[in-house]
Amino acid sequence: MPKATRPSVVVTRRLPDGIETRMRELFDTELNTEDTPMTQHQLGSAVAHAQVLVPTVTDKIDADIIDRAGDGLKLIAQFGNGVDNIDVKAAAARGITVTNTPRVLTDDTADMVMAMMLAVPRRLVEGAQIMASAQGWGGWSPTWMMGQRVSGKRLGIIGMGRIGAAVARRAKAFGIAIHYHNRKQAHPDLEAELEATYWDDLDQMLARVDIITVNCPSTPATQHMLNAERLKLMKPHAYIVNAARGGIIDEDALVEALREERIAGAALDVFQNEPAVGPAMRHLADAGKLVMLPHMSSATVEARHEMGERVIVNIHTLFDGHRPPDRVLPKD
Ligand code: 8YV
Repeated sequence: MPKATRPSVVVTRRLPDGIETRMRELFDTELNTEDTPMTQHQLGSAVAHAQVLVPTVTDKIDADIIDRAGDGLKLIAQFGNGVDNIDVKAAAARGITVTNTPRVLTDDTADMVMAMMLAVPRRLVEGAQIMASAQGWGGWSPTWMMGQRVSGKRLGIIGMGRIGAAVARRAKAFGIAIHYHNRKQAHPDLEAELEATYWDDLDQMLARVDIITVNCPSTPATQHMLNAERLKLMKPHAYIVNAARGGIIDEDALVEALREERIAGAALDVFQNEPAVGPAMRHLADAGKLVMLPHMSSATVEARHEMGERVIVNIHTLFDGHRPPDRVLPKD
């Protein structure tokens, strides 16, 4: 872009070097070289002077921040798929476009969901911890470290979007039967490919499957969707995997269900109050009932680069006078 028309861009966190360099070449870009999340005050000053803000999941772009936006702010180009950290409605009301980075992290996220799905019943983390401990491995025994077989089990996918379908394809290859709950029934072709069973009633599905994976977006409607009552419906040998957003599961209710052995285990990559994790959760992790990961399901070099490329394309397209390909519209 010619210098005079280069949009001013503020990036809130460190992005891969190649992406940051390209953004400096193309736009009038301010980088965050510290990689510490910006304060609300800093975000407020950024939106007051920039034309584009590039936030991530760790930035709360609420109505207050949108209120502080200058007339120049045209685009909030999220580096990420989920936009639950952004008040999209407030942005739309101010004529500010919001975009995200879909598709490029689908496979990496689904791979990690599979890893988490195997880690709990096959006691992967427990085994690795024993090998790394000072005490070490005492030797093989026929009845030691027995877990549960995953093939032949029923998987209940909450949210059959791109990531849900990618998880289903992988799970099917592991000999797992696919069940799903979604606001809308999937296309018949996808259902046929996955040999999937649709449940319009989440409660009914919860009571019948062996593994639950949460793959829906975080919205007011999905907040604490898996609450105490719903967790009580699950089978005692069942377990939960969540790589979507922490708030979709009531964490206190999950801790209770795990403690009381009303469900067998859980694997979480996301948490209600990230990065904070309470002592009860750490205790359950110590006891081998919970596998916790630090929101890393899409963290591959390839995904982070491709996410950055999506951000660049979205900025470019908007400032070329077109509709950006990854525009996110407010939901009512
Ligand atoms: C990202 C995610 O790493 O894209 C998402 O919605 O949850 C993560 O996998 C993160 O959000 C980047 O902003």
